[in-house]
Amino acid sequence: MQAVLLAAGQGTRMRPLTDALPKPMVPVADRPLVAHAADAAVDAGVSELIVVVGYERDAITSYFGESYRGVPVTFVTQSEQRGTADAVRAAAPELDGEFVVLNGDNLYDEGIEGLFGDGPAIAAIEVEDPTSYGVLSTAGETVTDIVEKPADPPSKLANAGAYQFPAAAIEYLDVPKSERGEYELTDVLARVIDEFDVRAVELDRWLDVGRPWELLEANEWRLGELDRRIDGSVADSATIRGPVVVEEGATVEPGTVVEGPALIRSGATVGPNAYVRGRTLLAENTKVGQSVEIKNSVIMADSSVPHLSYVGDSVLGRDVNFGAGTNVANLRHDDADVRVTVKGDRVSTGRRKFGVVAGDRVKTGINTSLNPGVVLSTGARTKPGESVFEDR
Ligand code: TTP
Repeated sequence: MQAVLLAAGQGTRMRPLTDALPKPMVPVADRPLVAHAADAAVDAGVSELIVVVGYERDAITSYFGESYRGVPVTFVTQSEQRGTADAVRAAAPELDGEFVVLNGDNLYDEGIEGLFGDGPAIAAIEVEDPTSYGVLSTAGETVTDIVEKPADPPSKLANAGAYQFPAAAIEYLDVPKSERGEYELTDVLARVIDEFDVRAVELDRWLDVGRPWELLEANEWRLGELDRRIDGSVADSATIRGPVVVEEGATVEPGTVVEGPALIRSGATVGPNAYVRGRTLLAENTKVGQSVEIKNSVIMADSSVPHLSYVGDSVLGRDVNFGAGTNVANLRHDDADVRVTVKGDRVSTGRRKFGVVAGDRVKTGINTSLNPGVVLSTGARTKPGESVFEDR
């Protein structure tokens, strides 16, 4: 069976992190986000990966190359992001039978294997409030209907962005534009549900990674699955507790404490006397220096937090530098959930603790205070001693 990975999107809700990096390539533990979906397909034994690319396609094509874990990879380009059905339509010339479609920005648990079984299927997840999802109606394990974002949901089973289509569906991809002006796979699914027996494959855990704090959640999940492995250089006086991976070529200097789950990638340096608390990814060539505390954060490649800083519940892009004494506040004193501006709207992260998002090449002056939910755009600067309350 062939698998189509949808990876052409612009990732607008993830800006500024996606200003230059396509969302499928943001790091989730030891791989880019899209590799997690690709791995699910490869583990299930697919014969070919067809990756639909568009926005910043080269980063994705060079990551996969001609084959991925022994499975041939074909790239198709969707020149404009006109919707998920349009994306699969771009892949249609390559399809030659039943096929699976996976969102390149979703994480699935191992239950996804069931999707690759006999006959058409939709992955589903039970959610508390289904009103913002595609919602499935079922009779036993058979899907009988799907409705987008219903005010009065027929069930709590949401569409988890993974499908097995019959070969006939290749002919159904020419759907009309939806109300929001996109060509949507939901409309293709509706027809498949009408004409075929479609299985609901229920997952226990699933995550759609759209916004920066969902990138933190993705890392919390996948870092939590790592087994302890120390291949890098760790000073005798450093303490490594729990499931920590120190890759070959990474250095943990004297007096440092690292608590798992944490991943310290090749070329990273931590310490001396740093404190890395759980659920932290320090990507390639990052530097975390003297008396810096980092907790539950993603620090992307080539970034530095070199002296006397605290970074909690935050996402730092690539090549960021935090001046000495830069501190992130991650908790509001009124204890309300932290809010972040996404595409111009203030949105609750649903998290009591959330720090900041810093785009690539952000530089903060010494003693900068960053308040919860602040987003610093690509290349933004702060002055020494500034207290930053608003995005810039
Ligand atoms: P979305 O999450 O709807 O879009 P996006 O990833 O570009 O993010 P944003 O809304 O923040 O701009 O897309 C769901 C999946 O489908 C995702 O894996 C990207 C992919 N996709 C395409 O490949 N082509 C498209 O035209 C669209 C709309 C999405």
